[in-house]
Amino acid sequence: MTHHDVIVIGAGFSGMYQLKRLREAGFDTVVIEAGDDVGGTWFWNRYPGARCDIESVEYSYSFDPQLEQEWDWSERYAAQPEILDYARHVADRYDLRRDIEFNRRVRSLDWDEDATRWTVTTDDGRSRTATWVIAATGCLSVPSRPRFEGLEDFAGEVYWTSSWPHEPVDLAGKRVAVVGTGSSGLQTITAIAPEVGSLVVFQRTPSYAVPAHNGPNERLAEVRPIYPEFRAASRMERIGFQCDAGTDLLGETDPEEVERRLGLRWDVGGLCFTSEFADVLVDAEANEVVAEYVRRRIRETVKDPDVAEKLSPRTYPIASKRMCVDTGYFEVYNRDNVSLVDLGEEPIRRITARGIVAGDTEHEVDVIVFATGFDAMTGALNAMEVRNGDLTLREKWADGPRTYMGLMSVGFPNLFTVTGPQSPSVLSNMMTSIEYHVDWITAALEYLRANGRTRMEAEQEAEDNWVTATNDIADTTLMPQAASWYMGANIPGKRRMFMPFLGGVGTYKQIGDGVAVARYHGFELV
Ligand code: FAD
Ligand code: N01
Repeated sequence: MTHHDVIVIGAGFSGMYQLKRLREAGFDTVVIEAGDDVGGTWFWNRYPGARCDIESVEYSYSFDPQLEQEWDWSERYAAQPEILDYARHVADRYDLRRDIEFNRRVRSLDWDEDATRWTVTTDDGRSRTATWVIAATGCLSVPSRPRFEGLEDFAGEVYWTSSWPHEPVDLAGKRVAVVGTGSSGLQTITAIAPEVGSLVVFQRTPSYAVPAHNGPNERLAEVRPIYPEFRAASRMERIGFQCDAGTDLLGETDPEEVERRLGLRWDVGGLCFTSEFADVLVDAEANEVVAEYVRRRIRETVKDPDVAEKLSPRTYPIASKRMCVDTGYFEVYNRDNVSLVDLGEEPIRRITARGIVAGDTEHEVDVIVFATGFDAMTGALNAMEVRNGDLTLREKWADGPRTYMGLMSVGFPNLFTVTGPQSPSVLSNMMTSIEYHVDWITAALEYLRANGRTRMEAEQEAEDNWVTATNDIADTTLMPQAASWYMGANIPGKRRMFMPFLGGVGTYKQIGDGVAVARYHGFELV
């Protein structure tokens, strides 16, 4: 059986950078990727309108100053084709593909304690071993495909935003339904509304959305000369990118001043909108003021007051679900060819050969687009059979994920997760969090090698404390109040638990650096 020092699973931004670092450090490394090219998220999610919601000067690698200088981002928020081009450019530039095996999905990982190695088996039946396995499998890489009765009877075309076809899809003039109004749904709806014949949107829960004010990337010229300092500052930010977060409390600020400052944030656009005041995520009344500001903006934009009300989120605090960054989403509902079905009033009963039955109405369509999200954070890890003797990761995590720092889980030695549950991951600029984890893991492996150690495992007490801390921090905020994918609430039967670490990227970095300096405190090195 072929043996490697390290097997990395996944060739998105995490796996690509991990390969580069390990190769440079002299580890014999192979990457296994289910898709047929690099890019991960940006390889799979090719739906119309897909783009990032963190500015491209932040949502890009920082590891190579030359790469930063040579790559041009055309827009403030780059679209999916450009981000995928970037991923491919990185693969070419560092000759990554020669160590990536595409079109292979890892099915199982089996730990052999005597040999101190993992056996990694792929869906083609091939097995190989590695001393270390790094799961760079993504937080949003396993689509959630809810069962809709009768879907198999539908005579038209069906698409899922999370696995959009690679060949062009022609929606021009067609009658299209979109199910789901999270970020993917909003972007798709906005992009296709002008070209389709008719569009009917099936909304279960409305989203808070702030304008992107997308356009040419004017900031790139400002940032390029100071990239090193700029990136260093981002690494210490709570969310891994710069928001100039306010320290004032909304609850203690004059209402006119609140209005003025929210207006300024709105005009700048983007996810920093909720960062103006420090109490928005912890004080329900402050949160409601910001939420109502967004609802008022919706009412100002959408001409039909009934539709505006249906589009206004009221059942969860703003920012307790991932906010959307939109480019003319609410304006779409002023078009004659667009209609909205509120599933709260008219639930989807079934799908027929002709379309979707919601309430008592059959909506006849040619195409159904599902934008129903992902089995987030634990989905890709639990999709594999990860086993150490009688213990499987899936069973261990049946009541929610348990990790130390989102990097390792007790009982599964020598297995690291990049942006795993209980790390800042999806609450941050993922590029910042990915690079931090990859650098941390690489440094750990170098340390172990230099000290003749071949086994590393999280300690029980460290893991227990970390899980408690992660939950305690979340409980001091309004975040657990939403039925969000952060909570696992979008997947039937999934245990509800706030999965990401909310303590902040900068704080997490300080803890992680301290753990490493203290010779990997909380980990047992053998
Ligand atoms: P992924 O990109 O998900 O890559 C994981 C790879 O692992 C995939 O290619 C998958 O095929 C492979 N894989 C998984 N399991 C297996 C297996 N068993 N065997 C073999 N291969 C496997 N984050 C931001 O910070 N800013 C944004 O603007 C932003 N926009 C997003 C837009 C969309 C549409 C989505 C879905 C997510 C977005 N994210 C964003 C989050 C995004 O997932 C991360 O930013 C980042 O791309 C994750 O990179 P990754 O390499 O960790 O994971
Ligand atoms: O998924 P979602 P997404 N019947 O889970 C609805 C990142 N991202 O792919 O809210 C009817 O947010 C569901 O309704 P409800 C970003 O981190 C970023 O849009 O569960 N409806 C919801 O409306 C994001 O948060 C960008 O009640 C059903 C929608 O489907 C994450 O990926 C772009 C249903 C799913 O929304 C996930 O976003 C895209 C059912 N059975 C993604 N099941 C950027 O802009 C689910 N829904 C960068």
